[in-house]
Amino acid sequence: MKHIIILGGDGYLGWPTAMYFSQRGYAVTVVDNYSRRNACTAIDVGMLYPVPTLQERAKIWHEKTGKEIKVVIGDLADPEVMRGFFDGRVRYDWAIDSTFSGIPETIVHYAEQPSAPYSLMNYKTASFTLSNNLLVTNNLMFAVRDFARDTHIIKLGTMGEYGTPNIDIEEGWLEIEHKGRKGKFLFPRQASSIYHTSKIMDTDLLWFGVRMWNLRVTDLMQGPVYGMETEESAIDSRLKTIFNYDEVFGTVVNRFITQAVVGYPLTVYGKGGQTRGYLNIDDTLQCVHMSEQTPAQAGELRIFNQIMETFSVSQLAELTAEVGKQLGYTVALKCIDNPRKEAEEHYYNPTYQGLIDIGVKPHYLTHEVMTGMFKLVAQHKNSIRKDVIFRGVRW
Ligand code: USQ
Repeated sequence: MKHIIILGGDGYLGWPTAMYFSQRGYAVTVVDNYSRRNACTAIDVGMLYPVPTLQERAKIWHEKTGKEIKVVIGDLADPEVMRGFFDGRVRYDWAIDSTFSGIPETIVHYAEQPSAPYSLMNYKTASFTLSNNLLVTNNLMFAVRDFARDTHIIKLGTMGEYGTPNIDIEEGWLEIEHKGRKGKFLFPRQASSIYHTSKIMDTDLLWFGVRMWNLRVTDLMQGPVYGMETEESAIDSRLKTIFNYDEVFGTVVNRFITQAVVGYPLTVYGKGGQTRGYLNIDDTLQCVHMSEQTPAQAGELRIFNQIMETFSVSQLAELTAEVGKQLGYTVALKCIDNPRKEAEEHYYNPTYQGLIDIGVKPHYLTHEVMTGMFKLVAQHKNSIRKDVIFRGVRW
């Protein structure tokens, strides 16, 4: 049985990834310190529905499928917690068989503070974002260097690292000709939040590890993800992933659908021309799986742009309004003064072929997919809190 560890296994993507690999016969371990949940409580932004603890979810998963996902509650910013997964000191907080699972073939690294607005609430949240995201990555890099150089690291990066340059965005690398000589360099990066900047820095850390110690790293430059249900979470409603619709932790498509369901005018920031690449939560799982199946070589930092299609914010708002109206909702759009510093009219032409080349089959944001999301969100209509939808975290 191949062993895979999911760092950040309680998160929006971490838990669905854990079930996905478990269902496909892998030995899976998840680690998390609940920092996302705790941050939501601390800043009082509710989630759409309550989600059981990781231990409870692993228990439900076992009851329903007979499969085991081992759970560790711990802070990976502590190097000893990280190193325990490689030297056998790890203690499982939930497992059927608590003997050490051994060194993993693959590590999926989601254990980062993932929100741009959170990273810019104040100097403390900025500092937490930088220290957590960089320390966890550094601890992972050294643990792999010291114990398991063949372990493949799949790190979630973000398209926001590139910003919105006035040239086509390549997949991670750019050939440059300068004064008659040629070289290949990381594509220029210029993020527009502290969170996105921390992701540039962790790519640089791992690129250093690849050059120094021949580590194997895949960096998945992901766009904003939408969706709630995956094939595995459909097994039992208690297995659904966390779902934020608030300004700080919610991503735009999930937010717009929730706003439409509760009759809150869609919060289009600025002129709504901000164009990004988007993907369905099912495709995140496929992309991680295909990357795991075709690991990076020793000494390779392999970078994929993990998006399936691009939309401007206005296009997303119009699509949400169209589908909402078909379902009988009254949906209004409201352009509000953009709380973020970002270009609202810009060129955007990223390449995203690499993941398709290794076997990913894209899903698109069709009316049907959006209708499915509306129906799921509507089941929780009564618990949607309007006061968390827009508070105006500015930078
Ligand atoms: N936006 C609105 N109205 C809203 C919320 C967002 O117009 O109510 C706009 C934003 O201004 C932005 C775009 O929608 O231009 C996307 O915003 P988002 O909040 O969905 O996504 P973002 O802050 O960029 O971050 C999210 C995830 C992050 C991931 C990133 C991928 O939170 O973890 O890395 O998407 S990317 O954006 O490609 O960098």
